Amino acid sequence: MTATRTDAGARAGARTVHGTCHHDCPDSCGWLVDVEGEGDAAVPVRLRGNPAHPYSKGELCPKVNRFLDRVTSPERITTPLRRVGAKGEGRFAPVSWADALDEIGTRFGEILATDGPGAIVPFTSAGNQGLLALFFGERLWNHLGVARLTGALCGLTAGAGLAATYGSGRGLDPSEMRHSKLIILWGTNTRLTNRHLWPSIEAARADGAEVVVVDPIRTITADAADWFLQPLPGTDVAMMLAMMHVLVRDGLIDHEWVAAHTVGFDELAAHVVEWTPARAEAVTGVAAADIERLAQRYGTVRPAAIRTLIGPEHHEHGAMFFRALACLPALVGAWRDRGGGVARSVGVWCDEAVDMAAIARPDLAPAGTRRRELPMVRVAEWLQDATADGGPPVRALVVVGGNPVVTVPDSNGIERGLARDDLFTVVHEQFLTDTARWADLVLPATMQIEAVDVVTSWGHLHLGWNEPAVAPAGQSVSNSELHRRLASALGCTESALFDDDHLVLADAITGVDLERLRTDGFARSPSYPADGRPYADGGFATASGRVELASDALAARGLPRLPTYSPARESRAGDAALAARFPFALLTPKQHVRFLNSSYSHLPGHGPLEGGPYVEMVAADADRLGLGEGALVRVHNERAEVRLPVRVTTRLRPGVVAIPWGWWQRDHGDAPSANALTSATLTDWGGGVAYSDTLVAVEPV
Ligand SMILES: Nc1nc2c(c(=O)[nH]1)N[C@H]1C(S)=C(S)[C@@H](COP(=O)(O)OP(=O)(O)OC[C@H]3O[C@@H](n4cnc5c(=O)[nH]c(N)nc54)[C@H](O)[C@@H]3O)O[C@H]1N2
Ligand SMILES: Nc1nc2c(c(=O)[nH]1)N[C@H]1C(S)=C(S)[C@@H](COP(=O)(O)OP(=O)(O)OC[C@H]3O[C@@H](n4cnc5c(=O)[nH]c(N)nc54)[C@H](O)[C@@H]3O)O[C@H]1N2
Ligand code: SF4
Ligand SMILES: [Mo]
Repeated sequence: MTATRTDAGARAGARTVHGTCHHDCPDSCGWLVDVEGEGDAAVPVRLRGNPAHPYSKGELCPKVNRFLDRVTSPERITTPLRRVGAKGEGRFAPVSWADALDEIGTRFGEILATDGPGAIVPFTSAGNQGLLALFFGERLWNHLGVARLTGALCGLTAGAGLAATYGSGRGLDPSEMRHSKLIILWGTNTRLTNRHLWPSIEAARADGAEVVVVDPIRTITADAADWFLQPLPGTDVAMMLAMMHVLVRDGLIDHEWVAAHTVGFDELAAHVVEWTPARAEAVTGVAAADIERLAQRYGTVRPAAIRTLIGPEHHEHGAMFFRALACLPALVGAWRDRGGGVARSVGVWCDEAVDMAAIARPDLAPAGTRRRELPMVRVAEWLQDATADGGPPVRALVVVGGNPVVTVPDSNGIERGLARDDLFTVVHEQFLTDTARWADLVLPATMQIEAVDVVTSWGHLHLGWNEPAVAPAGQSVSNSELHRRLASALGCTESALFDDDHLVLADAITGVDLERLRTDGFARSPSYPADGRPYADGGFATASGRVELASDALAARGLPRLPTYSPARESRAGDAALAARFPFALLTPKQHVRFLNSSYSHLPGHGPLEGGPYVEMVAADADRLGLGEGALVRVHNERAEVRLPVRVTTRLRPGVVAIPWGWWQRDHGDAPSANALTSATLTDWGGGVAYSDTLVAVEPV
């Protein structure tokens, strides 16, 4: 069996190898790489979408259409590099792998002897969300018992919010919205961030579905919707409570379903009496009449789907957003219908085909030890030794697949931490990112077309095989090979740390036929119910087995029992004194079609075509400040100051400004990234971070 074939669409003389996009993107597209030459001489000549892929159907995106430019970029790192200048200066000299590994062995040995394993922190982010890329390294870290990051930049808060109501993150497969008649895209920018879902939405619409977008920004998705509602950031729960108010008041509750599958309805009904649409209008800025209409539509149109993804979790009450949202379909019995319910990540369904423990091997941890836990989103704090846990100062940091200087709040604090002379920083990367620039050692990472892996999707139900099409460039190694080399540098003898990639995948892929996955390039996880209705007959994973409209479990943790609106502390409603000094709410959205988080802005076919960083505000705000298009401003708060040109927009509400995000500091005169400004407040539960509860002032320079 082979994942290589001749393909009708291939270039003459080329063979075709199929793979799967590794980016942290819900679409996990299937691709085909046309290759000329054999073995080490093989070169990729073209990369295109795989027309046979059931979800992406042959299309990629403006980022990955140019993936081969990324692979062959002259800026790519292809040998290990050792720092020769001061920390952060970005001056490096090539070294051999042997020397780099020797140095790591010595430094880690010293740190383990003097400060213990808790002083070593691996920071693995989702730059490559392949199973081996993300989880194989955990074997080594478990074996050594080093510190472990808790929480996440993305996803855990949303999942934890849904789980508070349903018991797990299981929800509607978004492709099933093909069958819906009402589709509410609530805080997700589908056409930008999840573009291969859009055809299902268009197909439903051609059959009469109405598409509603709820977002504080009039995004390109809002532009394409039938109806757009624009709440102030972080206020949606008030709108949901008012919808519940209308549903109860107007007799639109599915009492039979509620009685059979929920707990706490009477309590919730009493709780929402005071949440009139007028009250919600005062909080959200959305007209009461619009909230009435949305509730009426939601209570009467069948099937009704709500699609949401990540954006709204980046608030102090981010988990509460998802917990409250999950109550809506239960009230109207939307789960009865094919195409009804809430669709968020389907990662849980996909992952049911995989034995994660077979990859990460938690059993390799030394008996009786507990790994030190540090919050992922608080890098700046623990790198600067402001840890509250009484553990040792962090002495070694290993960054794999992430660029925290650009992607995590308090960029300036992270850089102060990375500047510490007594910190040993190793970064495994493809490019000299703003983070890699601070490293003591940079180790070269492969690209997806150079290493085997399996990618599980969080936007559809297909696992994707990734066959290497060409040999690793230069001396680059995959994430799994990196950890095998680290294990050997550290003198480890546990054989599982050296397992071969194919062996690991064979052990871990339990729910689909591995050979079929490999030959076809994709396989559907079988766990999703065949009739498309995951909760038609209840079966929730909560303690009560029902939808918890009222939650004892949350109350026991000191969290609100019922869906509850509270303003963020850093918001105009939450802190009037702070808002008097910093009157604008700042959003830092994904907005550039050629970017994937911070992964493309530095490349010639991407960043320059998006212009450059700017801050958007509406004309009324710009006029009041005497600012014209292009005027240079200081955007600042207590954390930082960023200088940017103004772009006058009609996409925002007055009082809200936006800095589309993803740019590197290096490319903009070392101007701090947008995340120098953003709030590092933890989310209510789930361990995420409130990027989008940030107040700033804007002034002409
Ligand atoms: N082109 C492109 N695609 C991507 C990415 C990328 O960088 N570029 N990143 C990938 C990643 S890592 C992820 S997690 C996904 C994210 O996918 P999405 O969740 O769809 O995208 P976001 O832009 O994070 O957030 C969606 C929307 O939430 C809105 N939002 C913010 N606060 C609130 C709020 O309080 N209420 C409401 N109703 N809406 C709010 C934002 O304005 C934004 O338009 O996209 C993935 N796809
Ligand atoms: N202000 C603001 N901040 C945000 C967000 C926002 O909307 N606004 N979104 C947040 C979200 S949702 C997310 S998911 C995070 C993303 O934050 P990060 O996970 O840090 O994502 P990237 O910036 O894309 O960095 C991924 C890095 O991995 C590298 N890489 C790619 N493939 C491989 C590989 O196979 N091996 C190795 N070793 N490296 C590889 C890439 O070159 C890239 O530099 O950002 C978050 N930060
Ligand atoms: S980044 Fe997303 S949309 Fe683009 S090819 Fe990869 S999975 Fe598909
Ligand atoms: Mo993300």
